Amino acid sequence: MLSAAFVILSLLSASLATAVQRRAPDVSTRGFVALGQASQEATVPLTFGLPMADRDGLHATLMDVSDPASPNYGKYLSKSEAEKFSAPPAESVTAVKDWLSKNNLTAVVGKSGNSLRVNLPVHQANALLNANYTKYEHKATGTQVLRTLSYSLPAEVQQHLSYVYPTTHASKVQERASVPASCANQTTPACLQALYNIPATPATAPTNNLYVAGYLDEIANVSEVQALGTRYRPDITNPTFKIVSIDNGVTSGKGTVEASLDIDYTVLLATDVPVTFASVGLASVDGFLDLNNYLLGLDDPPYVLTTSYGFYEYAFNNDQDIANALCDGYMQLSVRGTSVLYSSGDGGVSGAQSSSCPDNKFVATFPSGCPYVTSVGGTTGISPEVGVDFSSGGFSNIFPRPSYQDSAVQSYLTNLGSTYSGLYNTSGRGFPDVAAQGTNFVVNVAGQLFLVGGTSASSPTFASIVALANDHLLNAGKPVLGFLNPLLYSGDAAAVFNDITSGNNPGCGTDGFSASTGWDPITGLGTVDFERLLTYADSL
Ligand SMILES: *[C@@H]1O[C@H](CO)[C@@H](O)[C@H](O)[C@H]1NC(C)=O
Ligand SMILES: *[C@@H]1O[C@H](CO)[C@@H](O)[C@H](O)[C@H]1NC(C)=O
Ligand SMILES: *[C@@H]1O[C@H](CO)[C@@H](O)[C@H](O)[C@H]1NC(C)=O
Ligand SMILES: *[C@@H]1O[C@H](CO)[C@@H](O)[C@H](O)[C@H]1NC(C)=O
Ligand SMILES: CC(=O)N[C@H]1CO[C@H](CO)[C@@H](O)[C@@H]1O
Repeated sequence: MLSAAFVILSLLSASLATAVQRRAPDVSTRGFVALGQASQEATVPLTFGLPMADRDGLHATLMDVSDPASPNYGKYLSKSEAEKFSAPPAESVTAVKDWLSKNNLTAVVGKSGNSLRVNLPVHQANALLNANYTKYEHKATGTQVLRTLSYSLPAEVQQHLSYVYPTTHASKVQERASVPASCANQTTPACLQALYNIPATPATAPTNNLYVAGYLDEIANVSEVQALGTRYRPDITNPTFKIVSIDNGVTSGKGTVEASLDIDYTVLLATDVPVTFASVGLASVDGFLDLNNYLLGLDDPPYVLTTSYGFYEYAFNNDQDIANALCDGYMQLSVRGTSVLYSSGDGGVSGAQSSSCPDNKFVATFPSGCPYVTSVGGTTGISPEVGVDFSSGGFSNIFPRPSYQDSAVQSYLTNLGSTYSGLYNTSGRGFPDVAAQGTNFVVNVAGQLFLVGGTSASSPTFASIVALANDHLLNAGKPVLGFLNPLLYSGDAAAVFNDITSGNNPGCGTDGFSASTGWDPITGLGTVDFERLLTYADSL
């Protein structure tokens, strides 16, 4: 059933003779079943990713402006400055446009300039890409997608395209909030303020902002946030937020669990920081790419972006170009001054959710494994605060360990010795980077109060700390925190953390990793104290 299938059309066969072929033999292992041939007139919205003119230059610039020891620290790039590195080379644009126009197609340039878009009926997409678009259904959710098990690109455009989507990659976005649990203990905004020294004083910098990403038709509802605020943050005058809709994302309705959690613990924690809920209508990688394109197209992208959704990294094993494209988008945002935060996942060492592990090996999550995001793990308890068992952490199989975390991660691995040898990738990017509380958050969902847990709670909490620190920095005429990792891992920042040294994250039939002094793959460097972060940021 999963053998390669080709539709060779005479018109294109000459160039296909030299084409490299791509196959994805394992769509079914990710919970998708083939429903049969797609209707020939159904639309495939194709995105052609274009390479950056100078990716190495962009990376070097990002490391320079994010290194507290550099004279260029905080000198983030404007849109046009960043695009000098990230815009595609002219010859790539020309080659791809020529190829498309030879096929009577005109593509629209995406907002970030790094992609071309064209909507094609299935029969035409099949001809163009030597593909066989088939209808697949995600078993658990019933979501239907069009994918092909193989496709080809003619030689003349191969090196000019970084990815083509959707083709062989199919994966389901994993939501991080776990089901409401009945529990005597509750995490409220006041608990987090006390625990992390987060001020209740309203932020005042008019240009400050914090974006909360929403996928999977999750709804954030203003009046519900206000009702929770009346009870738990009566000192906030008019808690509110804006909604932007991308790809026809939902903008009204009763609140749902994940979005309510994410919006409650930004609006009611980052007091008076302007918050925007970005509701993205496409619930797969395409939605993530589109949000990046949207944000990169803004003259002033957000200072903080928090996302509590993600993927199992192995879903990208055969489609690393797609993972790289998303990760490079986060590099582009970072160089403009955005702190990109992701929850690490809720399955301990088994990945996004508690689940079985392919080959019994530990499972990394994505985008947490991308070196340009700050991944936030979870903790529980107050005294002591410990790593919570569901907090995902580990090592990427796609992204190598970035230099900023080399020494911190190497120390952990040295202490770990041969334990779990072969179950994780010793050279991969280690995650999470930091942690925050992740259990029993009081949330208003559709008018009712629930206790909700997950690293989904941790990322908005940490995002609020960063946004409030940015407020102080903006008012002092200083640069915002931007890409956090080089700063957080620099030895000088050690004082900002509460080092979490107990807890472990079981999965894959093991006890998982254990928290320990310094960095560990369950709580990262630890939880962040706002006052100490501010003292450190002020000293830069
Ligand atoms: C395309 O895939 C469908 C299954 O979706 C299969 O029935 C059909 O034979 C394939 N077409 C070709 C030309 O291989
Ligand atoms: C493009 O359009 C021309 C003129 O209508 C036609 O002759 C040619 O076959 C078309 N090519 C493709 C690839 O559709
Ligand atoms: C918000 O939710 C309430 C119920 O909790 C509902 O009555 C109201 O219409 C919702 N608001 C919007 C804008 O959908
Ligand atoms: C381990 O990670 C590196 C990237 O750091 C990657 O090249 C390699 O393929 C990974 N090994 C496995 C077994 O996945
Ligand atoms: C203050 C409070 O209610 N503490 C409770 C938190 O939950 C633990 C475990 O369920 C109880 O033992 C505490 O009494």
